[in-house]
Amino acid sequence: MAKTIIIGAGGQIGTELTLTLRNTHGKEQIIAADIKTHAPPLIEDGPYVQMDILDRDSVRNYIIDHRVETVYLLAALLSATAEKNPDFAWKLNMDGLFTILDLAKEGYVKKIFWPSSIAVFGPTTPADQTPQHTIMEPSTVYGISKQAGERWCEYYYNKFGVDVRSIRYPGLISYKSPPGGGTTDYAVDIFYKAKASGKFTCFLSKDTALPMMFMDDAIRATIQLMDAPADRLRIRSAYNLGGISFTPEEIAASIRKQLPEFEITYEPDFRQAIADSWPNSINDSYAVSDWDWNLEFDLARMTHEMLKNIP
Ligand code: NAD
Ligand code: AKB
Repeated sequence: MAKTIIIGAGGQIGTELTLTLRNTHGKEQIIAADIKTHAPPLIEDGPYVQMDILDRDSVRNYIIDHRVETVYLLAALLSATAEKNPDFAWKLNMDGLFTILDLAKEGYVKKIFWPSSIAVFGPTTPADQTPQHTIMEPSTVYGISKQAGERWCEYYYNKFGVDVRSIRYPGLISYKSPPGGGTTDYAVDIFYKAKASGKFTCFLSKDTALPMMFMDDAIRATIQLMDAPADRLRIRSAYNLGGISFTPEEIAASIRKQLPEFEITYEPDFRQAIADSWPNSINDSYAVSDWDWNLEFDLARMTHEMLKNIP
């Protein structure tokens, strides 16, 4: 039976995606792969392979030998980490994508999921209810790599019929696996600090609105898009996905409804400029009409889930 591999399975999204796919398709069908030597505890009960996505030959041999037909390619450097190492970020975020797109062009891989981000937008993009098709002049190396990746995905679809699907994820909020170096990471850390000490210092200013989403919704969206009939999909670059838009001040107020003593202070750093270049909110009407997307977690429900599950 054809297999699925998740490359970058040890990260914030990969951990929960692996768990969910194994629950539906069976453990043996879903191979977790990451550059880490050992699988993280949550996913160590199924097949795991240490893999460097930059080792093109090994990745190709593994996928061909194991008859892997569906690839979720999640390995990347995120926005804040990428700014500290732009050359490597460009290499990691682009080279791995070409390895997988080429395997699909050659007919080995049948379906690809490769995530994009709200980082494809930039300071000249309309910031409120950002439409699917709009000005895109990203100012971070991460955003440039995601925008270029989107263009290549669409190109491989148009030229070679490669079935590649993508979402421009907003900032993702989860408690099962920590975030990996993004600008939106504050919105996860705030819950851990609220529970541990009742105090949090935010690296963004209090009125910085960003689109965010609870991980359960993001995983559901990913699987919904992957299961959608190909002839319904009008977008082969990446779909906008809206989520919940809030500022640090608003998420702090939401936490205070359950932890009234919670205090927040603000010390913006280099990530402020990145956040300022991204939209406040996103219009996801294409996802709604093409694959019936609907959001389940608003700010209150997400706050409740996070505080309930963080010790
Ligand atoms: P993460 O940093 O938590 O996880 C990335 C994983 O990739 C890590 O486990 C890391 O060990 C692995 N990895 C790094 N280099 C590798 C290599 N050379 N070979 C194999 N594995 C390697 O990231 P994430 O938050 O899970 O994001 C996954 C994808 O989703 C990325 O493409 C990211 O840009 C995108 N995305 C994430 C968010 C978010 O808020 N988490 C938002 C938008 C887009
Ligand atoms: C980041 O902040 O870099 C990510 C993203 C929105 O792509 N969370």
